[in-house]
Amino acid sequence: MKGFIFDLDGVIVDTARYHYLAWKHLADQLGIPFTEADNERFKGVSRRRCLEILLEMGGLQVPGEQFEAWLLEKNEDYLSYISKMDASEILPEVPRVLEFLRERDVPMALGSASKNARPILEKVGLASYFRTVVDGNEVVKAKPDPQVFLMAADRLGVAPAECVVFEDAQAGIAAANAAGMYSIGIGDAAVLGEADRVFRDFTEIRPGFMEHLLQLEIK
Ligand code: G16
Ligand code: MG
Repeated sequence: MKGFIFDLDGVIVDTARYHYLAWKHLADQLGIPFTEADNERFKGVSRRRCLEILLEMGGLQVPGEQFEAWLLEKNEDYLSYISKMDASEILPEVPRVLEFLRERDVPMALGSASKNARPILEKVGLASYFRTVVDGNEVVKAKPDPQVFLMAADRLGVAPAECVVFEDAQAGIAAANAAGMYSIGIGDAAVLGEADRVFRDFTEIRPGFMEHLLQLEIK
């Protein structure tokens, strides 16, 4: 494996929690029941698509202007959470894995559905690790479409079959598999069963496994 691609929310930082709180806030206002289990469907999914799903859950149909206003409201709520972020919110042992790869000159990319990916990376001080960032401002086809990861591989100059993807979302694992990449699920194996390997978090990813990935010829 020659290129490593990381999702952002739920992999590098726990912003999945902030997305949940912001959607929950809106759902409460609209009288739509919304639980953390419902939020699984929102992970890795674009902001616009999340609101469509929420309104479908509540059986609501609204004019375009209202839809745009709620999108804005959710994002402002989310931005208020991320404005307070710092390096303490990097998930455990992520820096160790990034450092392991940097020491070996392995190119890394960020592949996120979020339009807020760059400011979050800057805030937590990890931007310099990534040769390229592909985010929700550029991607037209959302995960589970492989576009985000194929763009990242292309910019790294690495063939898709020689790329590893770290993902916390079902849609993201599906996207990585559709791209022909080696998929590593971070989270619950019951949710991420389609991944090539699943780890609860980066503390379970030992240097021996990282060495193994680097030696793996092709998925
Ligand atoms: C993330 C989250 C999704 C979120 C999406 C868009 O994707 O997992 O829940 O809806 O970004 O975020 P924003 O509203 O900031 O543009 P990823 O791919 O980083 O996990
Ligand atoms: Mg994610």
